[in-house]
Amino acid sequence: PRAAAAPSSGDAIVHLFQWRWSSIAEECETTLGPGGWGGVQVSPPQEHVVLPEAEGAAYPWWQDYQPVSYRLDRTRRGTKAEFVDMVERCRAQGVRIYVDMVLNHMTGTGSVGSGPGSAGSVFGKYDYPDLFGDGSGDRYDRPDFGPCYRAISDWSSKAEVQDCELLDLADLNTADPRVRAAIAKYMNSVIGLGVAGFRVDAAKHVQAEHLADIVSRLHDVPGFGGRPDLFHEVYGDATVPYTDYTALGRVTNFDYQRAVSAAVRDGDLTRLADLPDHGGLTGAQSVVFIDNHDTQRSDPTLTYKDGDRYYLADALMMAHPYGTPQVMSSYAFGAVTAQGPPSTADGTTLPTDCGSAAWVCEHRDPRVAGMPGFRNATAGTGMSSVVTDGPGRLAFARGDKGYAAFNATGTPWRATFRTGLPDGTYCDVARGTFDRRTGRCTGGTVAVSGGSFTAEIPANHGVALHVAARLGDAA
Ligand code: LAG
Ligand code: CA
Repeated sequence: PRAAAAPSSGDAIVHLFQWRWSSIAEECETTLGPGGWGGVQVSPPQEHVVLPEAEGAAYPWWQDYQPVSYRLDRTRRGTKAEFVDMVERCRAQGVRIYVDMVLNHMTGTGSVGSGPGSAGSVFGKYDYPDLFGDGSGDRYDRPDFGPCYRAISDWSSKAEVQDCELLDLADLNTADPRVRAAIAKYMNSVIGLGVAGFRVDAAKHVQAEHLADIVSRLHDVPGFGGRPDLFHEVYGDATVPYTDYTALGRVTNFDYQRAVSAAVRDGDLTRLADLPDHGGLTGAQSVVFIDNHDTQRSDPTLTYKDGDRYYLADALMMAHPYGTPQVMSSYAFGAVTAQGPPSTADGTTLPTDCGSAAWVCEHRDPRVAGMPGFRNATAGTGMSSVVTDGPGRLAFARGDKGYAAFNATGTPWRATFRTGLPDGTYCDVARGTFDRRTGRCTGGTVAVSGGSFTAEIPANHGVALHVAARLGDAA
């Protein structure tokens, strides 16, 4: 029997976009487990198209969103054995793996004719002989497509958005129960390996009733136990509202993404001074994020390229009791947005090196890395004692468990803050991490006395204190 998972460390999810499986396994052990991260969204693990040149890039990152089969062996990120090893090692650290589940479609027109795909499968659009194999040579059922067979053109028609082809990608006919059963079989095969959750790609383009049937077929998760944790990629609008999917898991709250990213970018934190229902969704219904791999390329509001304000936004999102936060972790890219991750000449992804300029590793930034610990220590508390000083400065308590203050202005914020914290010396986790096992604090320290502390918060920075990062307390 597999070892049981370490107790779940929290809810914060990091998207290790395009990382190799072996690099993710290492990151779980060195950084994510000790840092209190709850999960990693990994790039799609199924076989994908291989495009030596497209849109000005060699092996564009988006190959992965064109499945060729459901074989796990192999993608540009490694073998099935490496995938399995990653799931196990992350689970041992209490970190859930969330698979990016591409279930709406297969490949597009013009994507290398007959292949082969990354694991060697020969295919054509609407023709995927190995579609529902799982890498064990198991072949069953041919996929069913349609009924539309052309690109979506009328985005105000729900039937068209869901039956026609997103970006010309062959649309799986999820009205057919055999297709749903086959998708669920693949999802159950990775659940069987210990995968604990899914980001459901393009969920909006799959009828909610079809998705509900797929979800109902999923097994419980070994190790962590319980139902798989799903969040659905829905860009909610009048045609297909978020609420169509909220019964099936959380949804990606793009309204939060747009509003909060713009607000922090513009130095206006007032929208975070209370807890509005962004996009009509409660926090419990939402996965929230400042950017994702699509918005950072096609509609950048705030990304790593913006520097301090971006990291402030990530930290504020994690300090704030609304939604399940997801942090984007990137490789550097320029004008060619199709650019893939650092790779060998044949398109195999290289191991991540956060010390090189090619990888950004936002989640390791000292302004972000300590915040999952804050989140975990303050879980279950609301926001209280809100203090503002103009639109760009916001501080709040999280009950008697934590206190955070953020300064989205160009000048230092010097103030005395009244907290609910017990007196003591705290590690400032908005500047670094605190390791409970060693007591090591990489950020500065802040003394709370008589419940208050005085600090000078630099321009575009924050301060965050919590009861699990008090110096001198036994672990
Ligand atoms: C998603 N969520 O719903 C992903 O987050 C997003 O990254 C995916 O698009 C999309 N849905 C489909 O899964 C990405 C790229 C597209 C790319 C697509 C398929 O953003 O640019 O399309 O993946 O690889 C590419 C070309 C298109 C072409 C299509 C089919 O850019 O022009 O029509 O391939 O050949
Ligand atoms: Ca569809």
